[in-house]
Amino acid sequence: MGNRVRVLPGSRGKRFVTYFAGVVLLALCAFYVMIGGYAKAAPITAGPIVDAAIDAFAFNPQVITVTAGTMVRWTNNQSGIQHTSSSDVTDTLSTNYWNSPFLSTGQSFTRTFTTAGVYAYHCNVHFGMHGTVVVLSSVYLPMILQG
Ligand SMILES: [Cu+2]
Repeated sequence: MGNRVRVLPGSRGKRFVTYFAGVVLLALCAFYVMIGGYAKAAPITAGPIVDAAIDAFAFNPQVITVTAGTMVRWTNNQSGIQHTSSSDVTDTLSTNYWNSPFLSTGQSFTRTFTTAGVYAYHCNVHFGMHGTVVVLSSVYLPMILQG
């Protein structure tokens, strides 16, 4: 393109071409970010699964961040030791309450987090085991991606 359209430096023509190219580039970027943002956000509300491991008397990752609608699946990978995933909220009537059964080696427990918030939890067997699920509202994701 640069070889065919020869315009003197600083001429109105070149400035216009530069300006026009800039506008088109900006528009394309905005469009790409918009489409990309929504395309990435859409499947998250459809309920993906995010894995959290239990091993060596710890939740891994200890802080897991997901978007609303995500199902978190804890799997006990520790040989010969039972664990639970149990909310720090003890009120069984609370929507923030959960309590897995004792998970033997290889067993999993899943819970879907539909509401944004910070959910602390622990293992009912081992007092030192703590974890946190951070749930971000999926509504904000496209905004974050668009900057
Ligand atoms: Cu445990």
